[in-house]
Amino acid sequence: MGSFNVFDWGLVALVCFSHTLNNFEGVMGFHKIFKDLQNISATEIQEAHRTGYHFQPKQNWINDPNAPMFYKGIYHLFYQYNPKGSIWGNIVWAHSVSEDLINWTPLEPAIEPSKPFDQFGCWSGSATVLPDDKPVILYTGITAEQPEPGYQVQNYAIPEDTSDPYLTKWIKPDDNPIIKPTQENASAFRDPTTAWMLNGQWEMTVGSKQDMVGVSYLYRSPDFINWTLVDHPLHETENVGMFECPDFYPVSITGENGLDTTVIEGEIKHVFKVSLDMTRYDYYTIGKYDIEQDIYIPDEGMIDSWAGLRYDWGNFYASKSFFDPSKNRRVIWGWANESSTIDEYVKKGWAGIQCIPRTVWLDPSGKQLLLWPVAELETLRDVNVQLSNVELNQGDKVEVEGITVAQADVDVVFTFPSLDKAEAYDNAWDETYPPETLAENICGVMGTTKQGGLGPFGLLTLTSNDFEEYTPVFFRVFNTPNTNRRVLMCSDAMPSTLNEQEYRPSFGGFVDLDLADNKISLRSLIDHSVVESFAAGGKTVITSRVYPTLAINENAHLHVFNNGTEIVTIERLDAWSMKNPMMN
Ligand code: DQQ
Repeated sequence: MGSFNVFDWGLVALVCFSHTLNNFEGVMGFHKIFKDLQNISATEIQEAHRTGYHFQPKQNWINDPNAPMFYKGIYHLFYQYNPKGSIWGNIVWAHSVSEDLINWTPLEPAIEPSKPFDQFGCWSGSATVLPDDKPVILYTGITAEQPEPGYQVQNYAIPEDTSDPYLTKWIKPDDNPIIKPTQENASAFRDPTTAWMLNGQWEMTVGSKQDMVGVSYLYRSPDFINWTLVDHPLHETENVGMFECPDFYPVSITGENGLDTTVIEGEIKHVFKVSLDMTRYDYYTIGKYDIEQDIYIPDEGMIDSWAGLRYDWGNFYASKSFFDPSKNRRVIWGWANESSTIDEYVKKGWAGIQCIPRTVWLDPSGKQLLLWPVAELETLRDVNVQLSNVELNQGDKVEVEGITVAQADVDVVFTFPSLDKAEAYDNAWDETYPPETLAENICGVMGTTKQGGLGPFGLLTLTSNDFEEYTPVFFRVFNTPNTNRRVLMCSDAMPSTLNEQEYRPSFGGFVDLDLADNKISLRSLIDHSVVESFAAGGKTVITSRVYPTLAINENAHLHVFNNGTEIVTIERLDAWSMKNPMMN
């Protein structure tokens, strides 16, 4: 066991951090077209930061997951893909299939620009499996480059052969487009959802905006081809801007099982998720689908704004869920963009991964969702090391050795004697920072190096030999009972690399826990350039993309640390090397 002080941890504390997402090209809205760069195909793919078990194609740019579904024993994942280069552009629907959501085989792209109704791009959409096992995809076609970012219509595509479980070939019928925008929203009208049934008609919703009001237009159809605009939206939210990739689905209030979108009544609530273009996070509320009025109403107390609940408080966007009837669960896919520069993407020949698919269900409180990596991920677990009952005093760090720590799954439970030493929450933070960036700002200001009372404690992932680089995932507990700002979780990319050109946000989120049992759990999926972390069984999730220059492969280390005055005990820790699945 080693001891450290702030200076052992390198120069990182001196580096200023930025929490403004939109000022960085790695995460800003990317519908901007770089005509020359989008067609540059790298001759050599840089492997250093490629992931081992996260979904990615062999090369080039990827973004949103599209139309995930389970069909005749096969999982399908389509995704936004540039076949010609490693920045956004030339967008087609790439297609991969799997029997377990972990091992993937690539097929030919399913939908490519070819007709007047999609000649400038095939953008995001969803699948609905109609009665008699007939899948239909709804997607956004770009029919003209103006008005920017393109004139947007909704199209449908159907499999050529429904007896083929791989759904290899897709047809885009000539009666497309099936929905055209109105004059006002032609360039902000996209990403149709999976449909549901109400009063014998199909319904689905399309993301849009009117000035700064996010709008989810509602459409109705008797036959899935002729759609009419309903006279009111399913939902709208003031002051948030464009709704991208809406998702609308039921969750059970009695169990962890998932439900098909056609379930609209009973012991259920509904979730409405949007990806907000202006902040690049996925937000959700839990509420009621009022089938009399045909609108969605968030439950009382839900925050329907940038300060609302997020699936993930880090790099996770444009997510899409699907109901998996084979395991009776709902699964969410989400895209984690690179946090780098466009020049860097072009140089390395690839950009973007999909996060590990997550099972989602309603927390027993009814006030939030829980997200957890699908159980199949555990089939990749290989060599295992364990720790139990290890006490960590202030300044201690324990190295976890014997596994491939740059490609690992780590699951740990921390306990502590009491909350008495928790540091005071500084109320000035509430005055200084807007609610939507409060957690990440506190993470950035306090970091791991500022000693606390109860915490900071947690993991130092992707650490270099002398701590010049490390990506800490940790908790700080504050003495502020009766608020939801007691337990702060951080995933801090600021010290993750010596390359100061990279975007290194100090992501943070609060964990809604009263800590009555003096215990908190953390699971981190570490995979070379991504660290996906799940606190308290999936109450708060944070994904960071990081680009170490030293802590690469066998030169990376993993530690458990405590930098608070209260003793923290590793009740148990399991860490596994993770095998490489078949990945496209
Ligand atoms: N990406 C797609 C759009 C969607 C956006 C284009 C979200 O359909 O709104 O690649 O990342």
